Amino acid sequence: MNDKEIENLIKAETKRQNETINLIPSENFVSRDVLEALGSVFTNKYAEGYSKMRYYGGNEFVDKLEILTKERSLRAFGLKEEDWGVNVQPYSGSPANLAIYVALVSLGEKIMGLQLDMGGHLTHGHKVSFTSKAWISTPYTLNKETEELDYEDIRRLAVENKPKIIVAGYTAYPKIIDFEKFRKICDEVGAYLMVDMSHFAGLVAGGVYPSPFSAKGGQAIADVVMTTAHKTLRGPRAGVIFAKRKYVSGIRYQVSGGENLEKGEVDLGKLIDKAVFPGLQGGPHANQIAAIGVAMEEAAQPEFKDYAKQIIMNAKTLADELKNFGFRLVAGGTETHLILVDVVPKGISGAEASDQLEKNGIIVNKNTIPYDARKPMDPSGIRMGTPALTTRGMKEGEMKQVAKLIADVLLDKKGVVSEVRSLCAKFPLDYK
Ligand code: DSN
Repeated sequence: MNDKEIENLIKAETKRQNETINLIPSENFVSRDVLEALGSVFTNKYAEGYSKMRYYGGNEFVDKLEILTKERSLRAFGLKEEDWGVNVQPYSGSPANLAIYVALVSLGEKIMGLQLDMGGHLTHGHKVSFTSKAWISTPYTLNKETEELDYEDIRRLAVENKPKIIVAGYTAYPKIIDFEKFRKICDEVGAYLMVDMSHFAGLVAGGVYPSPFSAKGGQAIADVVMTTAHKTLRGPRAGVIFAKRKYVSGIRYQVSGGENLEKGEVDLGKLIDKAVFPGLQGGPHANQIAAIGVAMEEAAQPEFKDYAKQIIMNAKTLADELKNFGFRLVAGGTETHLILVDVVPKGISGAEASDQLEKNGIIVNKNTIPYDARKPMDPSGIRMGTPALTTRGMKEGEMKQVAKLIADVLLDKKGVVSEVRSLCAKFPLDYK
């Protein structure tokens, strides 16, 4: 690069990523192909609109690219074009979530998601998010004893509040979600079911997490499913929205989005497209779309299934080992890629734990735990996950080592920088 200042920062970041143990569950290491697509000349192009309906000339190849990426996105999740609309233009997860509400929920109507401090997301209606200013947020919580979803209580709240949309899918929930139970609740109250699968999309594509799209018997579940591409899916930072093409409005006689539709079939995909562009965004990032295309194709390969399976085996091993060291895991453990540890019983806070680990080259993030008595900037927990380490090729044996390193730092106050370096050196990243 000619710009040495930026080049040096890129080099330093590459080195940092290579030499640290990354346990942030929402991060991953993309392939060289994904990086190349992101850094391609598609970044130069304006392409407002959709394939064959652009406001700029010169979009012959962007059109082909967007069509291909949409096809690949559907294929990665075993979906058919006639059943699901797909939009690959959202800049990331938060704009994607906003677009879904804009498409389906009139301003001032109610939305219902899991409270942020229990594992939800800002855009699921948190009080500091615009989503709770434009819509009325009526959040649900986790069961205090089990620290898991309490479907009876969610049903009770849904019946009481009659939200227009219910969001399932979280950022710090280590258990599997029962989408069919959510479907029943939504049917009862006439709400859309939106699944935010950002955290576990790669697990769904890999067949190791239940599909939010349809049940084993083939019955459709969610009305709209969104994901970021950059977590377990191992793609670029970007958002993707899938929406039912044949939504039957059921007990609702009108669908928002400016259209006064009679009871019958509604193409939610079209409503989403309008909300993304021109509703909320301008020109799509064609380079991001190219990188999504690469990642979706990678996620459709048989090796990706092995990867997804290994993520969960690694998370379970790491969880068991941490428990053996006496750590309290929220909800008793994990069924996914993610672990939430309550570190307060060990006499430290989440922020202290995260800082001590970072000084030793182990990267986690501080996180609230359900019903946390502490504040978000210094909560009771740390959140960890295995997608990134699994990409590096680490398996159960290495997870045992990682648990020991964590225990050495947090329980025995030992320095482990050299052990971390040598473990990382055995699993180098494929970046220059
Ligand atoms: N910030 C993401 C996470 O870390 O889970 C969610 O958007």
